[in-house]
Amino acid sequence: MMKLVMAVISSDDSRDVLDQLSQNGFTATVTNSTGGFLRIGNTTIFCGIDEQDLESVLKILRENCSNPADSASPLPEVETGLAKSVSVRPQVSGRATIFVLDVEHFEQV
Ligand code: 2BA
Repeated sequence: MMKLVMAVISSDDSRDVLDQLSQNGFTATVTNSTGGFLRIGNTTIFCGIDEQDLESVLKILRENCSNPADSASPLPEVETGLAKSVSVRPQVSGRATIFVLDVEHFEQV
């Protein structure tokens, strides 16, 4: 059975993920996307694969998607009229949000 892996990842990680997918012989489609909650840009990758390759693709995603909190530089403090407020970076729970779907039909004409 063919699978479609759809992964919403940080745009910062997309180059590494795509490099690794390509080097391992996987074809992928990438689109710019925007999270519906934070309205911040992210990247969505679509990758159609044989079921037997699923673990390999998941491994690439797990190993190449860094936690945004690890690499984020601190946001600048903002001076307001009353006090100095420290911006709080939103907590992002995951490094990649991955959906795996069964593909009923695949055809290239
Ligand atoms: P966003 O929708 O912008 O969500 C960014 C982060 O905000 C989420 O991180 C989560 O920590 C938080 N968040 C999202 N919705 C929330 C809510 N209703 N209340 C409180 N906090 C909320 P992640 O869960 O790691 O998701 C990262 C991105 O992955 C999301 O960006 C969205 O683009 C995508 N995503 C996550 N779950 C999804 C799903 N079930 N369906 C489609 N896309 C999903």
